[in-house]
Amino acid sequence: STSGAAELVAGLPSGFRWGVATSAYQIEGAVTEDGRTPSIWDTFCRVPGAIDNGDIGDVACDHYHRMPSDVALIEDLGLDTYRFSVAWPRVQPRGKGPVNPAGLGFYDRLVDELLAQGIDPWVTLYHWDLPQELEDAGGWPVRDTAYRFAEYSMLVFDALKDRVNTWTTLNEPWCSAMLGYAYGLHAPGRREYPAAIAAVHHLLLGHGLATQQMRAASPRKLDIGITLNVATAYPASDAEPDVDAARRADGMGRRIYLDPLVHGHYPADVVADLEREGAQLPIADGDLKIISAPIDVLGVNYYFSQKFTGYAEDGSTVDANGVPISREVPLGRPRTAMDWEIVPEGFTELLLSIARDYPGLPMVITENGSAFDDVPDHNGYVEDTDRTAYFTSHLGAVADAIAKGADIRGYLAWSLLDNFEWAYGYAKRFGIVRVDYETQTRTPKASALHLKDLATRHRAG
Ligand code: PNW
Repeated sequence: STSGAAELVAGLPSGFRWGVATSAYQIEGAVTEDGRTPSIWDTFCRVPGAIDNGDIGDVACDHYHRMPSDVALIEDLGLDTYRFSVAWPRVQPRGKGPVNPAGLGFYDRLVDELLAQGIDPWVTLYHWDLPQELEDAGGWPVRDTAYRFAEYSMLVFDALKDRVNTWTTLNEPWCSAMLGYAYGLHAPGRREYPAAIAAVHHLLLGHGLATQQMRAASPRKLDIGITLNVATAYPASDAEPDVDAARRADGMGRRIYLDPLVHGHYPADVVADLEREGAQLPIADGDLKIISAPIDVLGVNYYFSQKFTGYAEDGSTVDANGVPISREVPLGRPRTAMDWEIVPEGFTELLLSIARDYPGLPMVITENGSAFDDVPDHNGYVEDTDRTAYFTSHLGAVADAIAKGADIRGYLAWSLLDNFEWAYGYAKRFGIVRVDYETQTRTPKASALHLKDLATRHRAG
């Protein structure tokens, strides 16, 4: 409602950013153009059964060829910030060695186009598309990959630092490490738990090395940070095994990243849990100093929260190996098309928990959004009241956290466009703009117009 919208924007600080996010592999297509080499996602998409419907990112939203009109779309929607990622295999095709000017040129033109439209470019250096050659050399479980990442980051940084003020090293290292190396659901599709834990550390090390080097080479005060996917982990009851299961979930999802980044050490309880599972963080002397290099902003990606129990179906509290049970149980909420439960107050609690545990660290919401089974009319327009309600309730949750003291500087919706939703392919649609994949026609959905209204009202004060 109009009064609801007025009340909502009144709860957000002046200068609050409104924007949208995307990532390279999910929208660009053009996978063999201008010297780009395969990433681990090009390879993984060709593994039979890895991706729903056998979908692949070869064309995606054809953004590589439609960039100027996609930027115009952001401007039309009245949004001031665009978060995109740079494809490492375009910029440095072998994962090491010299820059590929043709690949870098795309991002150079994108930044200029955004600035010409009055949109602030936010660069994410790594949104999961590792050059295949580096995976062949061992990937993120191998220490050298952290150094390769820092070297690649500086190629991008030196080219764009004159025009880009906001830099994110990694998007969601939990997904890279756990979905990629432990659960095999994302590229490179490995199921090796100790290797995944090594990947956690080397991702953080790569972040720290890149942060230090970018800081040292900054021409002026820039915002440098990292983006994490985080959630509130609720215990199923007050019983000790349930409380402990929630503690472990929070440890592996939130504190294992934020404690070393902010406090300079891994959480002792998580290290002990890992040891019991036969895994260990391969920490070398000096690593934690590098990982805790100061950051200016934390990117928060939020989609859902979860409830955990420490009891197996049969009532036992440990598995055959003596490892404590941790099992997700439903909160009993409505779900999105991803089957993710809709828990806006878990978002408020999460933001307040970060403000409490890591005081002084400003946050931006770098992703929040939802997939639903969109039904377009004959013009391709989607009246997505479900997605609009999701945005409204979650923006309300952000306003609640701000009212209770959290320092949150902006909100970026995931995503500008329907796109390649990783293991789910094109079937799951997160866009505020519909994409017809036959014609590549873009049609803003009702939720896009709603966000435009909120951003416009807020800016008008
Ligand atoms: C994020 N999980 O991925 C990514 O940053 C986006 O690229 C993606 O499209 C978006 O969220 C929607 O999925 C996630 O299993 C993937 O918890 C999986 C999870 C969380 C985030």
